[in-house]
Amino acid sequence: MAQDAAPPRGAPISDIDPFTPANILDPYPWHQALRETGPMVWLSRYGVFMAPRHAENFAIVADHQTFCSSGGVGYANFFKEKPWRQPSMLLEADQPDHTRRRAIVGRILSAPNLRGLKAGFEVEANALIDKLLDQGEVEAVFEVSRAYVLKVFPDAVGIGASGRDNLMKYGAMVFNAFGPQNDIFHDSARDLGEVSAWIMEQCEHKNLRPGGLGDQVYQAVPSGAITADEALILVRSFLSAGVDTTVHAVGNALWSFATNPAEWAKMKANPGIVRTAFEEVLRYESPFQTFFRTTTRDVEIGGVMIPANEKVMLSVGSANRDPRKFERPDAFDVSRNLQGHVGFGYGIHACIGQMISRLENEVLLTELARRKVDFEVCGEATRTVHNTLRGFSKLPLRFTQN
Ligand code: OVV
Repeated sequence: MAQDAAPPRGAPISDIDPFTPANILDPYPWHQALRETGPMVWLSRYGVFMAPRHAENFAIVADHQTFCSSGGVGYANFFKEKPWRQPSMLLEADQPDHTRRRAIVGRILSAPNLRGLKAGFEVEANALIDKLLDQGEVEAVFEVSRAYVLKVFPDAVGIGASGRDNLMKYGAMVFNAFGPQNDIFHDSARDLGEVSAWIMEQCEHKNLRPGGLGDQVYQAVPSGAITADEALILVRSFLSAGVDTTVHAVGNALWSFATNPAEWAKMKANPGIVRTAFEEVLRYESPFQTFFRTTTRDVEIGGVMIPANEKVMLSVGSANRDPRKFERPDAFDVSRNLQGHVGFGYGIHACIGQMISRLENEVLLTELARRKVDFEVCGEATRTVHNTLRGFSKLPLRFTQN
């Protein structure tokens, strides 16, 4: 399992395994232990350095030339082993190809270009809220997070209405594949062939609704900015990155507010603060917990020397709870200063879908707050055992209106 990196001389070492089910379910104690161990800690189980503190996480993503993405942003090193799927044209690419493609997709996912989606999201959110108030008690992962995201996001991309559960299965594979090839990954990859084929079919231009976000990618082909082959894989990025992340974010938002009613009271009193409150959800319960970079040269960081061509692990979850950066980091506080949180990453690879993710979450939370809806946990909540994403697989909630 361990990569063939030389053992470090004089570097802080830990035998903590971030990818056991128990550690996945309860990451904050070992995050803290690793932050105390040092700025860069050698994980002996995997043969990689990990950055547990905010400062090094930030420095690494800011230096995309030294810490590149074309070697993959999971544990697998694409320079040494074959990727499990064709690499992403955005996430798993470097300049200048990445920059050229990102300019196209970035414009499509920019706030002005998404403005037209808001009214439709509000209609869906309100129809859902009516139903929730009617039902009272619901399992919110299926009946809120998935129901809402699997409706509004694929509609915006412009894919058909049937088979959307494949998006959840594909997301599970894509994000579990960023971790080691453990049982968690293998379990999620069981229907790989079938699900991948379904996804690739949805990405074809003829299957995308004219005017939708997917079709807009293909509209950049005639100018020569991107090729049709690139367009296909760029649309795949929407379907890879845009569903599971947001589903987890919605669940984490509901849980964070359900368990911190004083913070929800602030939202009901002033729905205008939803925008910053959602950023606090991303800091407090970061859906995208970990990713990796690959070194392009020998580099010194946090007092350790890392040779070229080695993976470096970044912990968004730990960086976002680093007391060196955030006061009382374990408190959910929608009024705090959130500057520098890395829930959407930072630098040239910062989340390109962050505006649509915000739109989806803000619309739902705003409508709940505006309608003075309350929700509380009414049964046992179960977290997802997942190599990369943090969130819930079951979240029983009771919705009431006061
Ligand atoms: C951020 C992210 C996660 C997973 C897949 C992709 C991106 C992609 O571009 O395919």
